[in-house]
Amino acid sequence: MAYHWQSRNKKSSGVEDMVLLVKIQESSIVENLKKRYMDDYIFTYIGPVLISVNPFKQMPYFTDREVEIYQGAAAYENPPHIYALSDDMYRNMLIENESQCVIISGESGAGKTVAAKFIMGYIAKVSGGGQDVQRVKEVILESNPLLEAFGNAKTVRNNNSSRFGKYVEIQFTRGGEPRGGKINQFLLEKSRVVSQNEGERSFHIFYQLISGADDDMREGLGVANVDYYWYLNQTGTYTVDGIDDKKEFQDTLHAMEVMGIVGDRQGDVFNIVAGIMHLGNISFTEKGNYAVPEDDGFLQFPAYLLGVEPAALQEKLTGRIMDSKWGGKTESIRVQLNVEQACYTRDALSKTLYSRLFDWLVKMVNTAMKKDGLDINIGVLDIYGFEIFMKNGFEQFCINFVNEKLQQIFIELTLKAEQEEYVSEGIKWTPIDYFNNKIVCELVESKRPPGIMSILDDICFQMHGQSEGADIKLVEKLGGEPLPGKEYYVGFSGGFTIQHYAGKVTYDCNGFCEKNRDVLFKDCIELMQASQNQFIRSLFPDDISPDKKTRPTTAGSKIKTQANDLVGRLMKCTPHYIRCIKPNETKKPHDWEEDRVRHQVEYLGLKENIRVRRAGYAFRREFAKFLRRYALLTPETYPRWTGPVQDGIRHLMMSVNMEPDQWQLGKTKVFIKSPESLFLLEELRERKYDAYARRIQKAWRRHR
Ligand code: AOV
Ligand code: MG
Repeated sequence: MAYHWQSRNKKSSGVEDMVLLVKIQESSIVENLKKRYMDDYIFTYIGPVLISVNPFKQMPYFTDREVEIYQGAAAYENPPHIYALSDDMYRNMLIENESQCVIISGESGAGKTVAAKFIMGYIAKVSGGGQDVQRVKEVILESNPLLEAFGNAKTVRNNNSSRFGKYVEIQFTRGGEPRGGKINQFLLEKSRVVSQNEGERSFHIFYQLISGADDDMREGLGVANVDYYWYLNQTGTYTVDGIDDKKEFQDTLHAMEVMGIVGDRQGDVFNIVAGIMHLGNISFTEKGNYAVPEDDGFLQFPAYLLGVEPAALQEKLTGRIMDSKWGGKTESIRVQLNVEQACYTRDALSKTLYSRLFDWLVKMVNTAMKKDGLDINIGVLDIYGFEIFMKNGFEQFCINFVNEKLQQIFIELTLKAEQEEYVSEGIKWTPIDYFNNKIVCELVESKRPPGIMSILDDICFQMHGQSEGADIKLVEKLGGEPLPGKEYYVGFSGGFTIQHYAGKVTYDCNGFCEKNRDVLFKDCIELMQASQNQFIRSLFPDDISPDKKTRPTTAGSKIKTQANDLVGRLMKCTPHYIRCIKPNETKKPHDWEEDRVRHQVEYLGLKENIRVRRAGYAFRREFAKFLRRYALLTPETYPRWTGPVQDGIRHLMMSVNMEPDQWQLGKTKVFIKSPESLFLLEELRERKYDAYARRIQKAWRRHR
């Protein structure tokens, strides 16, 4: 099929804005998306919301030409595109002087990260600026390969799956030049460092280092074949379709340079990456009930890389100093660990090293693009998508909870707010029913009555760090509690099922308490604080003095706080939405799995979205602003209408013969039903204003 990408009223496929669908039912939505997808149109609108279906192939319409076409153009001039949405955000920010954000949602592998990159790329292209600005842009764009190397991995769902969430804010001057930025990072799935599910890999960086390191590096870091490392060989998956680890290693190195991570600092980073790989190879065996290294030789290399003595490493991995109270006196005694505990300690150290390294990288990116005193920004949210695996653990529980929160924002802002506005404006319309997932959020995060996370925290504290039996106790306790939203919860021995907005997920509670507590024992912190390596010491600024008695933060409460902070941040901006859809599980182009798409269309609430949009009104504007814009359509209103503003609008609508069912006056705003009616007004206005038409179109975008 040929592309007529340039202008409107050329060949198209299906309906571009599904507000205009003849029948609003799920099957018509799916049908329309399919038709467009098969004709290689991956973008479709529902009013201002952009639907994007993953094409699993490079589409030809992301060139400079498209950047040109979409700049300052009105939505109806061109086919739906992520550039149109990006442009809208950018202009909106400039014209209204308000921060904007785009919430990209969709399940794992649906195309969120790719979408986020298109947006950043577009904004970098259209915003001007001198050398300083170019530098900021480079940092923003290069943060992607850097953080993906360390934060993405192959999962069953996605070959390049984000295992962390990020909210990237690009900060602008009033003139629209990007001058700074900030990345907020959400809980990295660090358990992946020590184990992965069948068919999955650890973070890309490990494989990149192994296949890309030069001879010096190989020797210095003890880089062997990938299957030599226990942390990497458990699944037998080493390569990924479409990923060239060797080449990407070069990209990672380049990105590090852009962030100012060069020379020794770069060496420090890979020291840790390799150190972790080698740590994993320390295995233990039982000797009189206690763990001892199976082979002392395996202590040498990790100890060397981490800047500690092999004996010290062994001591800290196989024993723990416990404080015990005896008649008012505190005594420290060394407790020997069994094999299981020693492995746990080794893994905890590896995970902590990795996640602190990741935090440091994010900090470096932030330092590289830091700029104070800028108050308008465009925020791009790209998190890990909703996911269901054969076996779902604490990580999935957290990831799916964050997705549940995002769905909640969408509901609050598009479905609920829109309906509430009709009510407050006194506009006549029929309410639309929709499923509000607030109750499922409550089930997870409520404090009173306690939801799952609160109960999990309680169990973790009651057990005083003892992990045996804690998970079983958790399941028991959950079963006996009057959980909020209990109808979305089913418990069984060993776990529970939650009916999420996007489907039922069964969680295996094994490891929940341990992962929630997320402790690295004091001993290991001490060990790292005593490292010869200054960089490693700097990653462990922890205060471990014995009299510190604060209740430690759990992983669950951390993600809860982060998710709610994020909601607060997003609510301060003018929101835009991209709903990504994954058309198949095969990751192949033109493969359409009808049932999967239908399911997503259902849970994303697209039907309700269209209904609310349509039963309602496509366009709304405050009286005065509206009249000002269209004043020149009649001589009585131009240059100034002297009577009450509502009368002016009525006069205007009558003189252009606007159908009475096409518009209503609310209490403060004019509501216009269909986009066509608005186009009519715009065209009339344009005709009057021919000479300035181009400029006006640009400004028009803010009305959407
Ligand atoms: P995700 O971010 O939504 O999943 P990605 O953005 O990583 O998903 O997309 C998954 C893969 O699909 C990419 O690596 C590309 O191969 C392909 N893809 C997605 N969008 C496009 C596009 N517009 N054009 C071409 N290929 C595309 V996760 O991070 O797993 O939730 O945690
Ligand atoms: Mg992603």
